[in-house]
Amino acid sequence: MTDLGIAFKDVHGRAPEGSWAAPGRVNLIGEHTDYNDGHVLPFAIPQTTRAAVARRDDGLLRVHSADMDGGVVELRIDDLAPGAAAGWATYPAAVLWTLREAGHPVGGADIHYDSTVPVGGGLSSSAALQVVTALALCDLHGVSMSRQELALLCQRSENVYVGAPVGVMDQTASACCAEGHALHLDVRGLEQRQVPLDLAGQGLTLLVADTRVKHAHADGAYASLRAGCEAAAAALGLAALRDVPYAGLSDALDALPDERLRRLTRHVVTENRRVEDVIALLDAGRIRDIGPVLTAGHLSLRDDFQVSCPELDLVVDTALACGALGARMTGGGFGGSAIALVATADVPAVTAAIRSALPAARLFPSTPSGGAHRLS
Ligand code: GAF
Repeated sequence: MTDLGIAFKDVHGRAPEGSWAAPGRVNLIGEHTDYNDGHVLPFAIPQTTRAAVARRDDGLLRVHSADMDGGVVELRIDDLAPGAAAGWATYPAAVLWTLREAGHPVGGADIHYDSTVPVGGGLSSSAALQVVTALALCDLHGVSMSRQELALLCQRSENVYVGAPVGVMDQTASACCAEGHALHLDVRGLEQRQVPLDLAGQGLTLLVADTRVKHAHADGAYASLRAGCEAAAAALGLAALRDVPYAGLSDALDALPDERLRRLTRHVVTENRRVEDVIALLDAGRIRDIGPVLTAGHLSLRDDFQVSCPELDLVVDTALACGALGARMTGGGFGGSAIALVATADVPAVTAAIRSALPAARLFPSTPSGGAHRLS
């Protein structure tokens, strides 16, 4: 039995039926575009959340995590309902409820999790938890669906049950990414393309700096930003800000009633364009040249979308001052992580400078890794 299986047995008193893993993600570019029907370009990181699972037939969901205090959380499936909070266990409960709501014949389970995805680091630890749970329950109960459907189901569990109006990027990245590639997802039609991203082959390193900061207003701010984007699209008579053509941006800005909606719109429209630019550069084998586009994305998130924070700006500015080719915050913002594209020879200098500027930061290089999978 694996170490995860042994831990499962210690907690649940029997052997698991199988084990699964789902990764966190870094978003290379395309921030706050997913809920505007736009483009995103995340890749899966090597850090994963693992789950060992065995089915139960008594209507109970019993979950335990090596990384959370509080022991086993036991929930009755019949009591699961949107809004019923159970701490971290709300996420697996939400996935189980959503699978059943969609008519899938999924019952109770004993689950033991562990995770190397930093919690609260803006690297989608909750999406990894959702996706590993959904994949395990589907596999064990013979439910078949595409990875994109699985990601949508996990998004729905977060929107409806947890109550967070997130887009579908994080769950799709965790479910669908492929090793050595970033994933271009066009959210409107849910078209996917795996875009080769061979950093090491070009002598490059993608450094992740988790600031270990999460500002308290992050969740409320996300909902308000999403509502602002929807209000801007409605004011323009469009289904989504995705429908503002880049060439028509200045007309669209003139037609908007206030400065906040103008800022939000400018970010979304230019960010969609940056995703296209980065993909074109990657397709042309010009990885180094994406650096300035990443940095432009950060400035747009800082000044127009206003979701950065002093710690993220400090990491970005420090990395750039030390020779990084580009740097930006990644994820929803208000804390979490920044990324820096660095010539591998410069990694020690950039790392030392960030450590000295922000000693609490956790720094690690990242490589595009595979999506969720069964381990045993
Ligand atoms: C968070 C959300 F979960 C994503 O859907 C996305 O909107 C992201 O913030 C910002 O790009 O990670």
